[in-house]
Amino acid sequence: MNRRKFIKNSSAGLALASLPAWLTACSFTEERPNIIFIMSDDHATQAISAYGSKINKTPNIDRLAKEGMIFKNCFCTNSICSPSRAAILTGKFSHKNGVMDNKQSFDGSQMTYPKLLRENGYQTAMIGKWHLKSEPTGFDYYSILPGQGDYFDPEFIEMGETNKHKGYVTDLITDKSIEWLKNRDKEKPFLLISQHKAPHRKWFPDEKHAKLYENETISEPETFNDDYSTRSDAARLQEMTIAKHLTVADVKKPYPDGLSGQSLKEWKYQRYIKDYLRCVASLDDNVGRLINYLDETGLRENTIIIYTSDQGFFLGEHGWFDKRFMYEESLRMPFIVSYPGIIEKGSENENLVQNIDFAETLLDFANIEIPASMQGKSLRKLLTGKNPDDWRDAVYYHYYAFPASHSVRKHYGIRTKRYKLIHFYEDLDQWELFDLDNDPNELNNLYNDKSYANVISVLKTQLADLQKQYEVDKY
Ligand SMILES: [Ca+2]
Repeated sequence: MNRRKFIKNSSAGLALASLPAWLTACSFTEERPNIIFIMSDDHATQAISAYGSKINKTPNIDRLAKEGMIFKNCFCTNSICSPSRAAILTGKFSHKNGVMDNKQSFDGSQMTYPKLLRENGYQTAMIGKWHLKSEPTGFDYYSILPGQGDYFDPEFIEMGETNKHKGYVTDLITDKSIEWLKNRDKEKPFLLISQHKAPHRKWFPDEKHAKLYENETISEPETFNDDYSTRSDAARLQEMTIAKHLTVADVKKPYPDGLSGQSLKEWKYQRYIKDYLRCVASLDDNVGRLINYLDETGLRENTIIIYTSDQGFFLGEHGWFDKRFMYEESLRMPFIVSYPGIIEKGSENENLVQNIDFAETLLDFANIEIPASMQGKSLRKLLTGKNPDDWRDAVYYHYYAFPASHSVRKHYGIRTKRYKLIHFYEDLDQWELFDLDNDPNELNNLYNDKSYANVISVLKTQLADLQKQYEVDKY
C-alpha cells in the first residue's frame, strides 16, 4: 500500500486533515496530489460524447470520464467568460469577487485557491486563456493570451513579456503546458492550469481538422425553430440568433445566392456548427496529448485531472449561439475529474454542483484549510463515492451583463433538481417557471399556470434563502 492510500484508508487521514497547513506542507508534501486543471472556453456538454453528444465524438475527454467521475449537473453561477473564471479562482459568486461581467478587471489582491496552494508548498502555473484583465497573481509561472487571444500565431504574455508564437493556439497551449511540466521542480507537488481559447467565437479550425464533416449534414437540435411563444420578452429581445445575428464573418463565406429565411438559417447553422466541432476536435486531441504525457512519465497515478469549460453554449438550441441565459445549454458546464485509485472509474454524479465548488475541492484534496469566506462546498466526499444527505437541493444564478453584446436581460434565479424559476428584472420584471422533468427543453413557461402557484411560492422562499445565505443585495 502506498503512502497516499494509507492516509486515505486509515484514521491518519482524518488526523492529517485537521493539522495546520504549515505542518502538512512540511511533513507530507510528497503525498499530496498534483493538479491539472484543463478548461476550455464555451465548450458545451452537447458537444462531448461522454455527455451523450448526438453530433460529435470526443474520445480523449471521454477517456477521462471512463477513468474518473462525470458530473451531470454542474452549473455556472453567471454564464459568461470572465465572471466564471473569477468564481472558479475565488470560490465566490460574482457579487463577492467583483467580476460581474466581462468589463471588470479581476482584483488580484484577493484570496484565490492557486495562492493558497502556493503558500502551502505547491508550485503553480497558469498557461493559456486568462481573460481577467489584471496580471495573474498566485503563480510561479504564467504565459497567457492577451484578452481573447488569436487562433493563429497568437501572442502570449509570459511573465510580463509579450511575444508572438507560430502555430495554432490549442497546440501551443498544450506545448507550453507539457514544457512547464518537464521543467518543473520535481520535489514539489504542482498545480497546472491549462486554459484553452477554443472553441470560442469565431471558431477558426486548424488545417488538420479543416475538412472534418465536409460532406456531412449535422443534425439540428430539437428546439432549432423555437418561437418563444410562452416565454418572457427576454427570449425575444436577445440578439444571438443564428438567423439574424450570426454574421458573414462568423460563417467565413458570403451567403449563397438564392438562400433566405429558413434555408439561409439552416445553411448558416451548418457553417457554424462544423467550425465549432472542428475546434473541439483539435481541443480533444490536445487533451489526449496532455494525458498521454502524464501516462508516459508516471505522473498520472498521483494527479487529479479536471476537464471543464467556463460555461455552456447554445449549439443551435432555441435558434441561438452564445450563452448568458440561465437556460440549460448555457447554464450547464462539463465537469469531469480523474484521480486514479481515489475516484472510482466510470462513476457518475447527479448532485447539484457549481463552479464556486472547484476551489474548495482542490484545497480539500491538498489538505489545506478552506477559508470561511469561500461560498462553495468541497466535492471531495462526492468524488470519493459518499453521498452526503445534506447536499444542497438548489443552486443560485445571477447574470448582470446588460446592456452588452447579445442583449440578454439581467436575471437571477434558482434551479432545483426538478424546477427552474427565473426573474428577468430592471427593464422587464418578468418571471419564468420550467418543470424540467416534463419539459427538459424549457419550452413551456408555467409561471402563469395557477396549478403551479404552490410550487412558485416554495421556490421563491428558497430563492430568498439562497440570496440571504450568499449575501446578495435585493433586486
Ligand atoms: Ca466562455
